Amino acid sequence: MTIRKNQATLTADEKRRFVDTLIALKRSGRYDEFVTTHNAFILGDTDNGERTGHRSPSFLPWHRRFLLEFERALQSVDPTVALPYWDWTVDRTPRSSLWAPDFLGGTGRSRDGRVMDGPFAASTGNWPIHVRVDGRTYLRRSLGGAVRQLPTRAEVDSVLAMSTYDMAPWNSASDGFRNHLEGWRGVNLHNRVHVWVGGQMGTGVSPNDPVFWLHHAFVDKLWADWRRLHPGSPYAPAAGTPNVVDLDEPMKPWNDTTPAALLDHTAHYTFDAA
Ligand SMILES: [Cu+2]
Repeated sequence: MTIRKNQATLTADEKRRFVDTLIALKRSGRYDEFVTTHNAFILGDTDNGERTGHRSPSFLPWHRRFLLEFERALQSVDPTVALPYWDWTVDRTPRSSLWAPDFLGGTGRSRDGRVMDGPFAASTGNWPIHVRVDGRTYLRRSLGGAVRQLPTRAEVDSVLAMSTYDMAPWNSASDGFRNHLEGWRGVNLHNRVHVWVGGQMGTGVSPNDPVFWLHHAFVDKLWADWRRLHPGSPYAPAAGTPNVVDLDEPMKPWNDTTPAALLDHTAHYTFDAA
């Protein structure tokens, strides 16, 4: 059984295996297929048209399935690897062990944002940025550069307290848990973390930075935490909503799963802590 652990608790050996597996997927070309898929949905999801991966109720089940596919790809290389999660309410500075050279490496240099240390620095030759929105082929970050503060635990708790999953118009203007967690409205949780990291993480090709997976694994855990806090609150909408993935509708690009089938994560993995 896959157990997703807080990244801060990983052993040196677990970090090394995770990093090595990422680099193996990168070398095989499979990693970049995930970046391409994510960018296609970012570009295609619109507030008044079809929307599946983002700015819509299926933001959470879509990313759950996307992470599951990625985790299965990692496990095809090393079956002991699971996706760790980054609790950015606790590990909230560039001095966190997350950004150390033995794990993800640190922030970018001021001149061009280029990450200079760690396994994903361009100088290693192991992490070319192929799927990109401009000419730059090196991993970039500016930790805390564009927005000063990561969300606090109190801000997370204020969003977890929202008992309605999502609301019409089912987009970036919605009230409710999903849009507040996604961040288009209110205190801004998920979107703000992308901006705080900066570099590719602030763009549609955000999975170019391996921290994408740790960020989304924590967003996914917050959805699980919310479900436990509100056992009577259903996924919405239930049916008949144009351009939006209803509870029992198949979800692109897989077309073989629905939000309903993804509500219970425990069929696939558990977390190290409640
Ligand atoms: Cu995201």
